[in-house]
Amino acid sequence: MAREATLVIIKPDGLKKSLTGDILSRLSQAGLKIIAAKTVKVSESLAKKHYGHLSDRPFFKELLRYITGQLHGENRVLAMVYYGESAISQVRQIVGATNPEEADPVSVRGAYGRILTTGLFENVVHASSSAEDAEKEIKLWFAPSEVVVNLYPCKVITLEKVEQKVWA
Ligand code: DAT
Ligand code: MG
Repeated sequence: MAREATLVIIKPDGLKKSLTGDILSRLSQAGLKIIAAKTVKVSESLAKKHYGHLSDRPFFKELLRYITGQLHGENRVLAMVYYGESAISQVRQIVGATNPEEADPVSVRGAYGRILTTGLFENVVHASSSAEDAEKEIKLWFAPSEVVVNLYPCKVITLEKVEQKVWA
């Protein structure tokens, strides 16, 4: 298996419960490299693009409220790209199954996830589930300049009159 990249997001519940250190140390067991990382205020538009494939599911609205932080008063997630041998399956193994009740009890979701009374799985972390999803998700969350490995083909464009916030 070649080296591959996968998107990992510590969701608002993971941050609110101060689980970052524990999750990162569990992920470090996989021997992968972190090649991008940032905190993100998740907009409605980013949330809809990220979870677009689930738009017809009954829990979709609640899922958007979850990832945008409205369920936890925590409009912030930690987004990272992990890179290495079988990164996608290794990370999914550490993270555990989607349903926290079915997840291996020693996985992140098994240990810390829960099912809300609304039925939504509050499962602490996101991890890409295929190479195709990983590429789509990494391109959605990160610009090429934010990733220290050249993962996918890029092009150079010249922008005119772009407004950008800089330090005053
Ligand atoms: P995963 O995050 O394991 O890739 P997914 O992409 O199918 O799972 O779904 C995205 C999120 O939506 C998931 O992390 C939690 C929520 N979810 C998925 N299936 C659900 C279900 N049947 N009931 C409640 N929440 C669900
Ligand atoms: Mg998924």
